[in-house]
Amino acid sequence: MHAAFASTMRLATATALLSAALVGAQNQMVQVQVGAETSTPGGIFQFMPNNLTASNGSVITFTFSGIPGNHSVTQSTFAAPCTPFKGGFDSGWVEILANTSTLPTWQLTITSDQIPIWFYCKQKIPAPHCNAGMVGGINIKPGPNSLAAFVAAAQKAPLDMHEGGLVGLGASASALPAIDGGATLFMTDSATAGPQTAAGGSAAGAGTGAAPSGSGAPPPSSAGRLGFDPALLLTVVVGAMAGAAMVL
Ligand SMILES: *[C@@H]1O[C@H](CO)[C@@H](O)[C@H](O)[C@H]1NC(C)=O
Ligand SMILES: *[C@@H]1O[C@H](CO)[C@@H](O)[C@H](O)[C@H]1NC(C)=O
Ligand SMILES: *[C@@H]1O[C@H](CO)[C@@H](O)[C@H](O)[C@H]1NC(C)=O
Ligand SMILES: *[C@@H]1O[C@H](CO)[C@@H](O)[C@H](O)[C@H]1NC(C)=O
Ligand SMILES: [Cu+2]
Repeated sequence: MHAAFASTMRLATATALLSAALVGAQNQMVQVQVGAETSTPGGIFQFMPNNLTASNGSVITFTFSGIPGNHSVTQSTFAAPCTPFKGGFDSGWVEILANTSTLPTWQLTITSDQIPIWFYCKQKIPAPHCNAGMVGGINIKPGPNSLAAFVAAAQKAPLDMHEGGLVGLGASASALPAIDGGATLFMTDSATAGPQTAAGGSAAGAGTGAAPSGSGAPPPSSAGRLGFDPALLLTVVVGAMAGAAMVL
């Protein structure tokens, strides 16, 4: 084989190996701010951004913001924007105190990117957050069930504060919010509405995975927070690059 040709082939092989590793490592790290300051454009009652796209295995990190604040990330349905359902995920209420040193975070891993996932904040104090537009969607499909239609429906939807679980439909958390640094977590009664399924998916879990407890629930250990491990991704990518280098 001609040397230049062989060299080109080796480069092509190495490139293919590296691309395969990168495609396999397509999981996104998505950041969403939950709540804001009164001075923030759009006000306190919002998720930023509120229109998300995330593939299977991607981790969405919600950061509870705006001090003081008291919000939740609760799964609902397009049909009932401000109502949790049994089988839906819920962070529980996360209260950010004025002296909170570390903003609380909660991680949600996408388990099915084929179904639209709708969520809201169930807080009613000082005004119903969901009705004020504190809602969002993940993997929304083109068509009538748009984010704008969801926001409009949420404005006049009854707001239900029951608790969902850690495991939701299309997305799941493996731990309660991390509330180190002065924030507190409130849990209440479980969602009572029957399990609902969305087109293309089935209820991933029934009942509540979240430990119901009063305020002062111990923060989960970070080791217990499963989902996506950045260290693993790094290992995979570095390993693939080492493999590519050997081929070259
Ligand atoms: C939300 O994102 C989807 C997918 O990227 C897009 O089609 C849609 O127009 C967006 N909607 C809004 C209200 O931003
Ligand atoms: C936070 O919200 C929950 C639910 O409304 C409520 O029980 C709790 O008292 C709130 N905390 C404060 C300080 O308002
Ligand atoms: C933070 O504020 C809360 C309520 O105002 C108080 O109970 C708590 O002791 C404070 N924590 C610190 C570390 O100052
Ligand atoms: C994501 O996972 C769901 C559930 O297993 C599956 O139905 C779907 O096809 C997956 N999406 C892709 C793009 O493979
Ligand atoms: Cu809120």
